[in-house]
Amino acid sequence: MTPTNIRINGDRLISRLMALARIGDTGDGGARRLALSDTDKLGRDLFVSWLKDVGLDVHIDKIGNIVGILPGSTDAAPILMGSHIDTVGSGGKYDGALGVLGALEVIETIKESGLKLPRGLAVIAFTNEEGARFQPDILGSCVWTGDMTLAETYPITDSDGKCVGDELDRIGYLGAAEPGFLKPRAYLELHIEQGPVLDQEGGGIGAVTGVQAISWSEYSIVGEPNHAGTTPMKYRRNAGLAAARITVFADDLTRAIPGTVANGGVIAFEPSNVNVVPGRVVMTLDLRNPDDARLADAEARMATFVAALQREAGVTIGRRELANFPAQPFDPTMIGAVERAAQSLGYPVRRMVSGAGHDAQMMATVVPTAMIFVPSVKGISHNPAEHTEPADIIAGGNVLLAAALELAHDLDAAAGG
Ligand code: HGY
Ligand code: MN
Ligand code: MN
Repeated sequence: MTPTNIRINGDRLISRLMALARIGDTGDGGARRLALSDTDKLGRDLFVSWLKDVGLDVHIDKIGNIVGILPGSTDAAPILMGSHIDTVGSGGKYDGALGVLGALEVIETIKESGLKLPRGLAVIAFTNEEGARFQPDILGSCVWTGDMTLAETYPITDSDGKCVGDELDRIGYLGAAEPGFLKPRAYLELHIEQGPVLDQEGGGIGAVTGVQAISWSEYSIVGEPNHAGTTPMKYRRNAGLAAARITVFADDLTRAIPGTVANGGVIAFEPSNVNVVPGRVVMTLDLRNPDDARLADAEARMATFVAALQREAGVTIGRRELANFPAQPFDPTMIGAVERAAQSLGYPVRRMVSGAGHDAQMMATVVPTAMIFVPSVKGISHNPAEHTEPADIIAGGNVLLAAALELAHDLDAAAGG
């Protein structure tokens, strides 16, 4: 029977979250630890030092994923928990960090309790979950699960032409372990919701049923730089106007196709001068929908629009796919374990789909997986103002602990044995 009186050390978890947030501190409450940057290295170093303090077996794999393992009393497949510690450019304190440090806290709590579990427990910090510097996102879990190869990922470059392989080596995290070397029974990820639902509908725990489909594109639009005063409108080949029309069309799609969300997160003009018609624009487009067919419909409509826009605007538009992941449901028994864990602790719990992408969406392709959400105040995330109340952080950590305990005692589980 799973002991129900064990609880995490909430103060320790929160103080580690704050310590990690001080790395890459942006001075406005947020943090900037872009994947494989110097601040990401410092965050990694701090996390590895905590893994060693707790006495775990530490492994770095060939894509820089960091794994800490607490062996179990049998050789049954372990329970893996984790997330990421890289951030977007103007990130908050909790996105990803809560899942990694929550997992470490669960493992340390179990170790301190002296409880010997039949299954081991492991924590993983995946490389480049955000995709802010190197695309696609969830790169470390794509390699871990075999969805991408090292040969595909090492050459990926950032906007300065620096590549993944060189940057991994530069920061000292080009590890020796094979990605996916650990074959877990299950994967659990604790994460902030990053949206307003829990915060505005009574709080509590989210038992995440899956992740919506995601499509990231980069458009390179080439027109003709020209004088903004002398060039008659009908002679202009305005790459900037074409970019604006793509952005507006994407926004129209969110009303035309239910469930669609769209974002133009990057737009770079060349030249970028008040009195020059932009000759070249590089922009990104993030389209998402919980339904694969609807996302495909949005992508198809955008492709038709872009083809017509080239002719109308007299520009050429090249498209590069940056990321494309189908909607990913989570394992029903795992979702049930999250619900049971929350209910055993007296927390309200509700099922919900994740609007954000997560490493869990890749892990779900190879092992029974589920996520635990805790509220984001005002639904804000990818923003220095990102905040989750301490009580909710601790609640999430205890739900992760209770779910991990149930799974670690479940030796009859078919998956993983
Ligand atoms: O973009 C996302 O949904 C995630 O935060 N990487
Ligand atoms: Mn995240
Ligand atoms: Mn994120």
